[in-house]
Amino acid sequence: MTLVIIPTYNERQSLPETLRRTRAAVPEADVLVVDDASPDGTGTWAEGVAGHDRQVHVLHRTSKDGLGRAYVAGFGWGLARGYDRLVEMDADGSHHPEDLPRLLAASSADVGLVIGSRWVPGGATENWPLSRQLLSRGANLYANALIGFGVRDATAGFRVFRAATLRRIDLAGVNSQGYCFQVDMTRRVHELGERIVEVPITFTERVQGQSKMSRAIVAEALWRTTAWGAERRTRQCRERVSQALRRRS
Ligand SMILES: Nc1nc2c(ncn2[C@@H]2O[C@H](COP(=O)(O)OP(=O)(O)OP(=O)(O)O)[C@@H](O)[C@H]2O)c(=O)[nH]1
Ligand SMILES: [Mg+2]
Repeated sequence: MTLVIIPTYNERQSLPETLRRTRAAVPEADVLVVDDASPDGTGTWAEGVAGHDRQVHVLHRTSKDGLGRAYVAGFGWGLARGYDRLVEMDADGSHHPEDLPRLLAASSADVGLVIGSRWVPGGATENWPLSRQLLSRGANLYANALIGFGVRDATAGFRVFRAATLRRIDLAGVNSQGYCFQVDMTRRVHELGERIVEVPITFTERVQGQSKMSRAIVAEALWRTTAWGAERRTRQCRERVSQALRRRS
């Protein structure tokens, strides 16, 4: 059983088409919209759909509290109901629901995480400003240099998690709020020693609504990634020292 989780904040213009395409692309999957009390009525609209489509559900939160927390709430909802695959997908049309069957096919029993990747051969971006491409490339280079997980698109938000993998992660301890949440989850799956597979996708710039990207989100990603890198180095040093001590004794 698959659950497609779509976080929304003011996506009244984009969500209808995304939802329609998702239901058509993967009719067997359930959908959970996680809405943060969008002032534009996205949550109320989704509630109306849920009223006549039993495969669509809505999780309402009381205020805008960041992408990371919206997903953690969605994961909790899905895990409690026994879904075995949990999908992350944006509402704004940047991720094409038609790619879902390919992503789900790559999500075999030995794969903890499938990432729809812009930066592997065959992956691409469409109408995305150069500044955003550079930011994404730079963030990935930086994260790889510090964390060393060898993932080309660790900031991507189109992904499939195996429920068993999510259950091994301390979700309550995940407190990255913005887009570095994606890096955080990638790092946690990597630390578990589980396989991460990247599947090429084309990412299209949103055509409607407003981006929630902000300086604060970039700053959070920068300081958290630096801290994770430092933490990893410290752990590696400690391991080396204890190995050396063991060899001596
Ligand atoms: N529930 C919830 N959803 C959010 C929040 N912030 C962003 N989202 C949703 O997360 C998805 C990605 O956000 P976007 O604003 O498109 O951010 P992005 O795709 O990284 O940036 P752009 O490329 O500029 O669009 C969209 O579906 C948003 O509506 C939030 O605080 N709460
Ligand atoms: Mg977007």
